[in-house]
Amino acid sequence: MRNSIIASACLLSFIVLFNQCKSSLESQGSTQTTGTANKKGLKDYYRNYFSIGVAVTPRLRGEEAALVLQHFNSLTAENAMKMGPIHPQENRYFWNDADSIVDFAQRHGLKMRGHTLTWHTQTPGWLFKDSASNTNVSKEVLLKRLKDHITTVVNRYKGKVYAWDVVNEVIADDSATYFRKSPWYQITGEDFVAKAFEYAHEADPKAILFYNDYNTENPVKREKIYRMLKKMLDAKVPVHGVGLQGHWSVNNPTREELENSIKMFASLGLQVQITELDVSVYGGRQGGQIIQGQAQREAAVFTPEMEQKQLEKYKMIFEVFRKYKKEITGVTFWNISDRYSWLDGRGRKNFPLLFDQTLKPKKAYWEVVNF
Ligand code: 9MR
Repeated sequence: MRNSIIASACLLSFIVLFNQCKSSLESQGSTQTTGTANKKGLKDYYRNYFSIGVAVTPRLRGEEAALVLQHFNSLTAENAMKMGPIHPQENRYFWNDADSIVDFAQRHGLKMRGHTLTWHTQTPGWLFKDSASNTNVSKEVLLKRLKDHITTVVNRYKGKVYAWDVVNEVIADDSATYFRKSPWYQITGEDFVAKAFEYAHEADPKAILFYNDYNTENPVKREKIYRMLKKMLDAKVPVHGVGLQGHWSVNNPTREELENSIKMFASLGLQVQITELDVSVYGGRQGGQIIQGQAQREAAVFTPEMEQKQLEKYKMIFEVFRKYKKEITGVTFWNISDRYSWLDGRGRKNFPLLFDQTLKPKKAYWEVVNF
């Protein structure tokens, strides 16, 4: 009897000790992510509206990981899933970076957007060329390569990536041209676009498939995008959503331009997501190619004037997003904080996000969450 009491007491102490050890190890493993994840963040303010995402680089850790978990419930890989990085050679895929982001999303219960399956930028060298002759491949070969790529990538993340930017930026910026004259277009004409959606749908019938582009508030460009999407929908191509990238600035878009774009695309029966949001503190349109060549060297200071204009723009755009909450299913920021933005690489430091370089919420943040 005495022995069994001692044995039970030993067992009990062992269980208590084991659990203490386990939870202490878990909290170390999560690298400061507990605690802040319970504080109210963007995603909580917008719980009844849409998911709030962020574009990230692989192997998130430390205070940035903590910030992501406090504020966001969806991730996009900033570069890791693009064709060049993930499929550098015809018979070789590089999964490590994308896997690390998808694992993080899985571990913490975040949604994952896939970006992007078909684009003219960051394409691998082998894609358009016949290796023997070094001339362009035929349309059949290119479509077969596209199909292999999409099938392999979508299959790997099936059930983990809920939405894909299947095709990115195929419409030209200049008003006289319809499609961008990329190698995709030169080799296959318009066909690669519909084919990409078909391949993606075949690989994962449950994934929500998006066409994604920038300068979608420009009336001429938006009309062309609308025309392309309408044609595909009429032909029963599986397109489910349109991504408005949202590389905006303190000067654009206007409330009216933004509302008109959302209404116009939603009228096609498509869901709308803002997929790459940032508000540059410099004037002009920030999307894609437009700003290249005009990068004057402004001082790298976030002035009170920039701060004021930016918070007004953020306030306005989130007012519009909330107004169209039925049409909008997700809003994703492009990068985490002003510590690093893709816009920094354009000849001057930018400050386009809601968190400053020390990861503190900026005034614009409070305009976005106080409603
Ligand atoms: O943020 C991305 C940057 O790190 C890359 O160098 C760049 C390559 O063109 O792509 C950036 O992301 C782009 C996105 O994939 C598509 N829309 C425009 C984004 C900004 O250029």
